[in-house]
Amino acid sequence: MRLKTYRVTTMPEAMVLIKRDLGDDALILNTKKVKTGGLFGLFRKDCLEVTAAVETMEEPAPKSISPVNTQAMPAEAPLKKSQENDALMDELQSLKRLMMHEGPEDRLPESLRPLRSLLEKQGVEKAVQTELLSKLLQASENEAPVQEAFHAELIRFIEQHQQAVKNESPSIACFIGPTGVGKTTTIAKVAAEQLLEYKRTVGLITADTYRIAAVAQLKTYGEILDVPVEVVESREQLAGALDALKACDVILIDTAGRNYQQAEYIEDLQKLLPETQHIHTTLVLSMTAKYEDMVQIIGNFEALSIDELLLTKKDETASAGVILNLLHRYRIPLRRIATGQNVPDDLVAATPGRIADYIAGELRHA
Ligand SMILES: Nc1nc2c(ncn2[C@@H]2O[C@H](COP(=O)(O)OP(=O)(O)OP(=O)(O)O)[C@@H](O)[C@H]2O)c(=O)[nH]1
Ligand SMILES: [Mg+2]
Repeated sequence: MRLKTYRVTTMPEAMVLIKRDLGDDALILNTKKVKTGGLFGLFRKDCLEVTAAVETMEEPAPKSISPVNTQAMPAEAPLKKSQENDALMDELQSLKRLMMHEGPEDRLPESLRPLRSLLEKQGVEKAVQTELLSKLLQASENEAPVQEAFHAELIRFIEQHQQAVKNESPSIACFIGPTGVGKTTTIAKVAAEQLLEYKRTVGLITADTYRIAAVAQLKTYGEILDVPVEVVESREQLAGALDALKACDVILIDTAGRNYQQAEYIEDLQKLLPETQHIHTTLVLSMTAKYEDMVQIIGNFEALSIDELLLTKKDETASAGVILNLLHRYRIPLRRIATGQNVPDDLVAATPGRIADYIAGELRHA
């Protein structure tokens, strides 16, 4: 038997390598989640460690050329497969089929097929689909209606993958992200929430001097909320502004939207943020963006510590699968989701129940 172990991000990725190295008859013996170290800040990446094996023909025992050797090395008895071994092989074969998504429609019970279609429609990755559906398969004895069991499984999955934000009320927080995702609007929402709900004093800083209207935009929110706004262009000026606002309970820093698919913009951010003081950093991404592009952006942030992800524009897309994909891939600390343009109302907590409803609400309430 030849054994090989792979570290991959998704199961399909492993299947390609296993097929290439061990051929079509390979069996998956073990799959476990492991964390890779060294990824930026709290965003530690989950990897899959997959061990696969393929049976090889036993080499015939070499013919002895000397009678002495024959006596010293008695011929090995042929390997006998016990019934136990056969049962184990059958089990491994079915596990392999499940993992490889071979003919899913044939094997998936009728009751689970609409769930697979729903997950597909929501843009949920294959590996996540398999994880969710295989749990439901195992629980097929369960009496609960399949929609309820699915909803419960979604909640369990989200709870398992959603990392808590380390500091829920940072005194200084910076918002970064691609162009037009809603950073400034979200800052206004958070500022209003801090002022009205938590009765904290708030100061705003904008480092977005890139767009002419950007300063005016934050200043307008500052006037409406009656909070001070500082404008900065450099790390030194930022230090000065933080000092000027030090009496505020909460300071929120806005930054210019940049194409963070290009790593050079991340260097600009590094040059702006203080070297010695950690500032709670929230990466803002729009749910209308492509998942692959989000992955590319998050990957580029390895060099900068990100404490939290905030997703916006939930109201502009019917598919929320990207949330499951991101949680599964990065165990990301996701605390809030923006659901519209209204300041301050359209900002909600990213609770497991709510996310599960985004994915499967239509099934339950049908
Ligand atoms: N539908 C919807 N629109 C939003 C949401 N959040 C922000 N917007 C809108 O998106 C547009 C851009 O918002 P901004 O807050 O200026 O975005 P930004 O990330 O600061 O943009 P730049 O600073 O230019 O990078 C505005 O029209 C907002 O009203 C949301 O959750 N849903
Ligand atoms: Mg802005």
